[in-house]
Amino acid sequence: MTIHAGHWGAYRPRVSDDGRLVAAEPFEGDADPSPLLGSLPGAVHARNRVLRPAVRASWLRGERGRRGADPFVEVPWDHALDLVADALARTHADHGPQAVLGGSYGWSSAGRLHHAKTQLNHFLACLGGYTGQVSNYSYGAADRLLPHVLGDTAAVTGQLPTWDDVAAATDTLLMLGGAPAKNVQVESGGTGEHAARLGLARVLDAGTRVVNVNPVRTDAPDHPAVTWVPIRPGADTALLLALMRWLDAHDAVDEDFVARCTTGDDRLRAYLRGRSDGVDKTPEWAAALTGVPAATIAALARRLAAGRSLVTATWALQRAEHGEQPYWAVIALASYLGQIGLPGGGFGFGYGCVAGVGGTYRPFGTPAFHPRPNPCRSRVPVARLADLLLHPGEEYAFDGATHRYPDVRLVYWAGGNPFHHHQDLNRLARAWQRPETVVVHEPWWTPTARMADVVLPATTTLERDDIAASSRDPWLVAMKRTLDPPGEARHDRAILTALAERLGIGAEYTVGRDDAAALRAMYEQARRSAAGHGHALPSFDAFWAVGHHRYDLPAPPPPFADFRRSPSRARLATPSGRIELFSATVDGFGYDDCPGHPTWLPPASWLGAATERHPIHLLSPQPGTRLHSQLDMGAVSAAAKVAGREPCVVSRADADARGITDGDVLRVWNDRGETHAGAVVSDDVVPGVALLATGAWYTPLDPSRDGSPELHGNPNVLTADVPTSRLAQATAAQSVLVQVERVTSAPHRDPHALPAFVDG
Ligand SMILES: Nc1nc2c(c(=O)[nH]1)N[C@H]1C(S)=C(S)[C@@H](COP(=O)(O)OP(=O)(O)OC[C@H]3O[C@@H](n4cnc5c(=O)[nH]c(N)nc54)[C@H](O)[C@@H]3O)O[C@H]1N2
Ligand SMILES: Nc1nc2c(c(=O)[nH]1)N[C@H]1C(S)=C(S)[C@@H](COP(=O)(O)OP(=O)(O)OC[C@H]3O[C@@H](n4cnc5c(=O)[nH]c(N)nc54)[C@H](O)[C@@H]3O)O[C@H]1N2
Ligand SMILES: [Mo]
Repeated sequence: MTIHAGHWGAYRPRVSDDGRLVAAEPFEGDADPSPLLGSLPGAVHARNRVLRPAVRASWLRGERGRRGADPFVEVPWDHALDLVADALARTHADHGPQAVLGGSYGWSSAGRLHHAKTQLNHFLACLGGYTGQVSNYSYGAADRLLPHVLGDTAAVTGQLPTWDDVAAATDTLLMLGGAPAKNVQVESGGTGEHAARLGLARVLDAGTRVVNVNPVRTDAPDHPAVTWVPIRPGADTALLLALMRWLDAHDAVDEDFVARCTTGDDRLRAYLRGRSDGVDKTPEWAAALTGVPAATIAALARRLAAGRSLVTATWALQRAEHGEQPYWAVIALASYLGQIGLPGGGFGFGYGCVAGVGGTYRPFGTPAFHPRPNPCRSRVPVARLADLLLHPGEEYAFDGATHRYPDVRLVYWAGGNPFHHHQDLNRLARAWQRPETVVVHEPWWTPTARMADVVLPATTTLERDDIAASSRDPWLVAMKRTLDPPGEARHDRAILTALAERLGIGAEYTVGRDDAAALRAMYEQARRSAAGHGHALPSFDAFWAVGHHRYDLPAPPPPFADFRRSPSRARLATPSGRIELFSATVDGFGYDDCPGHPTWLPPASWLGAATERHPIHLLSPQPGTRLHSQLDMGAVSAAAKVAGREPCVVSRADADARGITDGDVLRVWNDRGETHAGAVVSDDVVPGVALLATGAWYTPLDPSRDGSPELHGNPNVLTADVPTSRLAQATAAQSVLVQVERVTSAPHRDPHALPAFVDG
């Protein structure tokens, strides 16, 4: 029986006699397979697959035209490849490698060889370089903050306290943002098993009390041991500071841990007590900001100090204005509780975000394709995409340094969907008109493909051989070619090989390996790495024949266990070697949007700043029915649409005040844009908060006009393109105020329609 895998898990593809995928049946090694498998047949055989190379008609004629509005001309592969090779060569010759934006952020597909973004980065590095992108949308604020506080990013990317340790040892699990079951369906690179939901269930069965601090009730299990603490979005830092202040006022701080393992508490303590700013951070102070009653805050602090406690936060908390602060405050609170390094104690980020968090991290043996390093030093934080296109040559601050945006003339994207992922899409749509050339590889006619000059049809994973692996999952899974590519679609690696040959870098790009040889080489490298850690992987042929391999890994020690025992021997990679509750480095940057210790900085957009015009805080969570924009054509996503649009959850109070009932069409708008969604009225969200998941395909009513209404419920026409701070320059997508109203009629259009084509 054949086997395959995606970011959503491993499965057994079932194929009809005429070569179509009819079902993706769960892999028998997965105890909790994702329902998203039900969307695969509809997605892989969707009408909107890109079948042939296509070129924007006006660009082909040498005219500017308008990206997103002009029709396309289908051309033969050779012609398309010549056009792209010429544009790359010309851009390099006239403007240098930094004029090519090739960071190409995005999840691409699972499978470690045919990872489109990585292959593109490798290709452009062989060509002489490109402007890259640094950090990510997922945890960009943490990515820059944590090295200053902890010495590295392992609290997000490495081993965290395991579900088993939590079940065995933890009395109170304080989860800021809960642990959404909808999110743990996926893991970047693919998972063999889904262990997170079951892990949390074991924790609850073992008697651990879970506190879900969240504007949304439903993102934690419905279980008697779970308490919902509703909170205003963006206010967690105030809550955390008040919890610390309560511990301080009640002699409940573990002063020994703080003295041995941290630095800078004098500065933090003076701030908590109001000595440095005149504001005592009491539970009463936080109650007014958070909406959490002071007595609830005090009781929570008492509970946390009374037993073994683990404090967690979802990544969403730091995708907000000043998103660095709640993370720093979580670390400070856990330091005050003094249980960092003990089983089931301390803190961790990302439970409930992706499948593998809470499992055993594997620091070796993951097959991966290693791209050649980018010889060009030009790189820009991912979330500054529109700024970079709009403001070439302008200076910006980033993590203590000053940089300048390069002058980008050619944008090359493979494996990402910026018209899904970026904020303020109307602004991006304007910025996107500026470069001379935009090249996109895509399996589907996504909004980003429609905004390109040259669209090259890419295969999906089911149409090629690959290996799925993630360092957070114990499985390696063979992804066996199951289907023939539709139309003239080619693998990204084949497209780039053809371009490399035209540009005289064929040998550098392929290193003389075809796909089969490259896959084998990748596996052999992982096998050597695993052997170095005492783990024997089967030969490639044996692995491929069986189709999967499960690593048997010993239970890991709690993170920071050595450090806790001996902070001077097991120093952290911070300047002090300890946890920095005050960072002289960060303080020295002089950023008022990210001072030297965890600080309450009121956001510009939150309920505390709501106006009559924009009274609702819009959260844009990850969609439970797809992966970002991927699989939106599938059955699972389609079944969840309301009135043919993305569902928007509004609180009962806000719905009643506006005469909104289930199934209404809603107009959600602010000064940046407008989108149409389907109403779902709920008792499980805080009044004043609405939810519109990401991933509905950006469908402007009139793509030839700036800021035309978006018809399908894409929240990114509303979000603000502002950074978390100058420290991280990360996305602040969760900080946005809107108005929501019912409309009686609204235009509709198929978001997955093909673009217009004309003859060449
Ligand atoms: N408002 C708001 N916006 C957000 C977020 C939020 O919370 N709120 N979250 C952000 C986060 S955390 C993330 S990670 C981003 C995600 O943003 P992206 O990663 O850009 O989103 P995807 O839809 O996964 O885009 C992947 C693209 O790759 C294409 N693709 C798949 N397989 C292949 C292949 O083999 N070859 C090629 N060439 N292409 C392929 C898919 O069709 C798809 O268009 O969104 C961010 N945007
Ligand atoms: N099915 C599915 N799963 C996914 C993805 C997907 O597209 N589909 N995307 C994946 C990716 S790329 C990423 S980065 C992760 C992201 O994972 P997360 O960042 O965890 O995702 P979200 O769904 O945005 O938010 C998680 C929870 O945080 C809560 N929250 C939001 N703002 C606040 C706040 O201010 N305070 C508090 N206390 N809680 C808040 C939300 O209500 C929600 O319950 O998800 C991954 N998992
Ligand atoms: Mo993400």
